Amino acid sequence: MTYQLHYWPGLQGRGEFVRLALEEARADYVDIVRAPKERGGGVGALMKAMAAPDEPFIPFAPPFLKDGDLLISQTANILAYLAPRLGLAPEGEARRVFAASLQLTVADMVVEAHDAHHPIAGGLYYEDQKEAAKARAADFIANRIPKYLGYFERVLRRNPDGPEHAVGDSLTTVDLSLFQLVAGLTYAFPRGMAPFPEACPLLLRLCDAVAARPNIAAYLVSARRVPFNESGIFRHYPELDQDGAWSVDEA
Ligand SMILES: N[C@@H](CCC(=O)N[C@@H](CS)C(=O)NCC(=O)O)C(=O)O
Repeated sequence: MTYQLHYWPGLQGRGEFVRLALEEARADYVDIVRAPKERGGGVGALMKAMAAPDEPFIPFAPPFLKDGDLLISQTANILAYLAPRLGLAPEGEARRVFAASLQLTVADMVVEAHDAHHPIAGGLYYEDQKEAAKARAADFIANRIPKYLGYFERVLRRNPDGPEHAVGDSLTTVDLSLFQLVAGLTYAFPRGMAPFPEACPLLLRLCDAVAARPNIAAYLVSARRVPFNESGIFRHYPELDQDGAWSVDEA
C-alpha cells in the first residue's frame, strides 16, 4: 500500500520530518499536493481530506499521513506509527518510549523556532511583528538553542548503546529529525549557530552521518527536497540573527 503524505506545497515545514523517514526507508509514498490533479493530487486533495464530512478521525493541521483507511496526524505521532514499519524504531519498550519523548521534544523546539519569527500570532505577517520577533529571536539564540541542543548532546553522550544514535544502537526517526532540526537552525541563524560545532560535537557527528547516508544524500540533492525558504518554519531574516555565545556544560 502506498503511503500518502499530505503537507502544504512549497515549503519543507513539519512535513519534512516525515519525508526524511520515508526517503531513508525508500518507502512507497506519494506527496499528495505534488501529485497531478488528475491522479488525485494537488492542494485541493489535501483540503478535501481535511474536510471529509464522513471521516470521524479528522486532522487539525498538516502534516498527516494516510495509510489505506487510516489517517494519522501530528508529526511525532506519524513518526511513531511509521518507525516500526520502516525499520526506524529502537528495540524494546523503554527505548521506544524514550524515542517518543525525544520526538516530542523536537516538536517543542520546532514551535519555538517558528515563534522566533512569529511571536505574536501565526496569522499576522512577519512585518507586523518584527520588533517583537527581534526580542524573541534574541532570547531563542541566547537561551533556548543552547538549552535544547545541549540536552540532545547529553542524550547522545549518555546513550548506553553508544553516542552514534540518540536512542538505541541503530538509526531511528529521532536521528533523522535531529538532522533536520540542526539543518533548519543553521539555515535560519548562521551567526547564532556558529558555536554549535564546538559545543555539540556528538550532535554534529550524528548530523553529518545522517547527511551521508546514501538514501538521504540522494534525497537532499533531488528536486523532491524543497530548499529552505521564508515560508517555512526555519526562516533566515538577517535582522533576527545574532552571534551565539554558548558552550555546553559536561553533564
Ligand atoms: N503539533 C502539530 C502542528 C501542526 C501544525 O502546526 N501544522 C502547520 C503547518 S507546519 C499548520 O498548517 N498549522 C495550521 C494552524 O495551526 O492553524 C504537528 O507537530 O504536526
